[in-house]
Amino acid sequence: MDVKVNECTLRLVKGDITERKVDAIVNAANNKLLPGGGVCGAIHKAAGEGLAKECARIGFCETGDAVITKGYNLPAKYVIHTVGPVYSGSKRDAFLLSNCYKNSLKLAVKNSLNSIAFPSISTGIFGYPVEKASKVALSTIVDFLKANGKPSLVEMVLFSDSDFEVYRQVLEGLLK
Ligand code: AR6
Repeated sequence: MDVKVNECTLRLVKGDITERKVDAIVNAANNKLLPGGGVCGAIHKAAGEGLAKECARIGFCETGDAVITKGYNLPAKYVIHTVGPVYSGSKRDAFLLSNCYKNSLKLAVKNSLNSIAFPSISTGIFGYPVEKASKVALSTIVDFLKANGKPSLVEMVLFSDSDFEVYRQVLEGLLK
């Protein structure tokens, strides 16, 4: 599903983010930037050990912040690592999750990247309910594209049919 926001394309895709041929894919990382499970484990496995070595050199990323590395064996040229909040039920969750999307998009623009693909940050191991997280994710992306007019392609890559459906409904509601 594609929608246009300020000349940019926002695309919802059902699939595996490690296969996306974009300038950067985003990793739902941990503070120590260690190869973990979930999408992070899949990205490290597909990228090869060069990625873990570069992450170890960087060493740390604050929750809500983002850092960039090369993509190694991935089809994507770069990986932007961002650390989502562990869901707590407090107001700060949405603030931190929104910062993940905003700071990743800022880093993409700063590095002149035209296309970026996000997974559904924090909604796996970190326990953020997808119904709530999808609203934060999509409204942050739409606001960023309205304000900046780039990057020209932003993908949200959803791993399950049910997540795709939740994001699709939220996006339709946002654009009404
Ligand atoms: N492509 C796209 N999405 C995926 C893929 C994939 N290949 N694999 C899983 N997902 P999670 P978090 C979806 O748990 O909640 C790691 O150990 C998954 O279905 O990967 O932010 C890190 O190192 C879910 O919808 O990330 C951290 O310690 C979404 O990606 C911690 O887990 C996010 O699930 C981060 O937890």
